[in-house]
Amino acid sequence: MVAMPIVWDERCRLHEPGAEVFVGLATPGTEVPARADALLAALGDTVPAKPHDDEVLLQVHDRELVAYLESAWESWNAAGIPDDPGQRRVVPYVFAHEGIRARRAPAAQWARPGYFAYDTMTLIGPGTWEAARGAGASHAYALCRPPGHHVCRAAYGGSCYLNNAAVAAEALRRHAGRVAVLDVDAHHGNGTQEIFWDRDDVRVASVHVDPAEGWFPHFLGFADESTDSNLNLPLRPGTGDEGWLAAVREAAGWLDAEALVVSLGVDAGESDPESPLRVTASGFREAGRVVGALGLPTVLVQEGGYDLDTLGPLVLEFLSGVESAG
Ligand code: SP5
Ligand code: ZN
Repeated sequence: MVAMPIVWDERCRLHEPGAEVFVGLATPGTEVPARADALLAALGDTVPAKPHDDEVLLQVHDRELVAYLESAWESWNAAGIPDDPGQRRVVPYVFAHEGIRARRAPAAQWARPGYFAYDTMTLIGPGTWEAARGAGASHAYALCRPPGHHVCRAAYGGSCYLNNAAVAAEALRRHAGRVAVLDVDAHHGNGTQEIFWDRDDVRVASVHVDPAEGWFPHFLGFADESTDSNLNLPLRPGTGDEGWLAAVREAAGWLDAEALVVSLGVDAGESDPESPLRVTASGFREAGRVVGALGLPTVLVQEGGYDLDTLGPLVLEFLSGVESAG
């Protein structure tokens, strides 16, 4: 068990669209409510989340995206798409690709998701909005699902709906002049990068599997996207503790902030089915120590991690590492 508060909101269970569409097939979802149960079992007692104001949310997301997500299920369900209610979930079929220069959201329900979603994996069911909004908690460790770091200012995807880490960083900015986000999820935090791209008061560093090797988010996360306030450290598939920790140390040394948000995905773990990185339990503990040694006020926000047997224990290792350095 750890001493820091484990912040949790029951509504985070409600998001369960029941499938994701991958290469045209409806497949079982990977970002499932059982992930929350696995984390709760490993981490013990929780404290209730206090929702952030809409004002903070609207600093990081377009009003049009937030309004869409809030009513997407009700409108879709009322339109009866498809006829079979058992198969009903909000899924895009046509996308507002940059190349077609779309200028407005379409009115037709069946066309709307493709204006706001950038993939077919991130479906919306009856409880998605409540869960995504419930995940926007602050202080210490936030047991959030659905996760958030793939959500851009105006588009959702990557099993994520609202960018919880970006909301936390924006909220911390009210108390600290310079905030940093350290993203150790196995996938590049493309949403967080995009939201803070033009900001020098929020630095963003991401350690992740090289998108050039075929891994989500495919289009972003390359080393040459690095700027004075953005650092990408892509790693080769198969990278284990040594290479991963070297990157985490480099990122931690670069942050230069007064408060920190950690996008804590543990899908870099060696047994995770969604990434080829091979980080061990002791690697996660050591990374936690590196973060704790920074001595900054820190909010750790749950992102990915899909092996239900190791998800909870690996997060516990990381949080224990943070506290051991404190
Ligand atoms: C938060 C986070 O870790 N998002 C990662 C999303 C990447 N998912 C990529 C999924 C690729 C296909 N997986 C096949 C699963 C079939 N259901
Ligand atoms: Zn991930």
